[in-house]
Amino acid sequence: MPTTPRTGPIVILTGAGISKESGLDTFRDVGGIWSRVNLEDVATPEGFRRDPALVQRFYNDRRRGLLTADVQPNAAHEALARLEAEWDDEVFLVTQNIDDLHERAGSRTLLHMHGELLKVRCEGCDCVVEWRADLGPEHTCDDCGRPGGLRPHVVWFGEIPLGMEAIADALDRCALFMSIGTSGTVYPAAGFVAEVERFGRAHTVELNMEASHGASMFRESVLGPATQVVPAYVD
Ligand code: BV8
Repeated sequence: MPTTPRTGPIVILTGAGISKESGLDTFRDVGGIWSRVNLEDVATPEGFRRDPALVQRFYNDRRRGLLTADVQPNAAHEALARLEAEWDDEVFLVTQNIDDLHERAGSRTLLHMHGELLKVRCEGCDCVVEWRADLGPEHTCDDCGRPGGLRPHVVWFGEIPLGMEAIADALDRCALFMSIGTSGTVYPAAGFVAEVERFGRAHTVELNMEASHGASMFRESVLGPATQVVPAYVD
């Protein structure tokens, strides 16, 4: 860890790369999710309106993948959970990921800005409930009774990410910004480093398999697999 003075929280942004070594696919690597399915069809509100069954199948497949026994948090998830435990409430973890591996590793101060794979949301009353295998698109909402209104609790392209105010506040106050396992393709997450650098007070570091699109904006870059570079950096 850099010896920068602790004048604010540590803000960590993670992307699909941190879960790759747990067996979950990334999006834009060779063979990634977007090489197998058209994101307009499954990760936009228009795609869901056009073919809800296709979208439900896409997310049900990913839930099955996440819930298989050999998909477990890895050393990178565990290192971030240790960091949070050691630095009290001074670590704010924002993930673009919709898996629950950070939670299962023990992270508590966690914000899923793109939603959560294991939750569904009613389009009628916006209530969010834990996903259950028997929940189909025709299911009636337990809260408002509307039939057929359940959708994945996931932020699609063109939709506003969750927690943006809390994220902006943390970015403005942070002493250290770490970006882990993200290609820096998707906004607004890809713009967080520029937001931090605009204030010029924090140290910024990218830990990734390869240089991301925003690599030049970071003061420090550590390349390698997350299970090696993240514990080495934070422990
Ligand atoms: C929004 C759904 C308005 C969930 C996803 C400028 C400003 C604002 C918006 C835009 C803008 N320009 C364009 C936009 C629109 C759009 C956008 O960014 N488009 C892109 C394609 C240009 N953004 C939006 O629509 C967002 N909404 O902007 O609303 C707004 C904004 C702010 C305030 C008010 C209003 C909504 C974006 C969310 C879309 N939903 N997915 C799901 O199905 O999962 S995006 C999708 O990409 C996933 O969520 C994913 O998390 C995210 C980012 O991908 P990464 O995590 O980075 O994964 P990727 O495969 O790309 O990269 C993996 C990296 O890991 C690689 O670098 C690789 O080298 C590395 N790696 C691999 N293995 C390892 C590793 N690293 C370490 N160790 C390893 N072992």
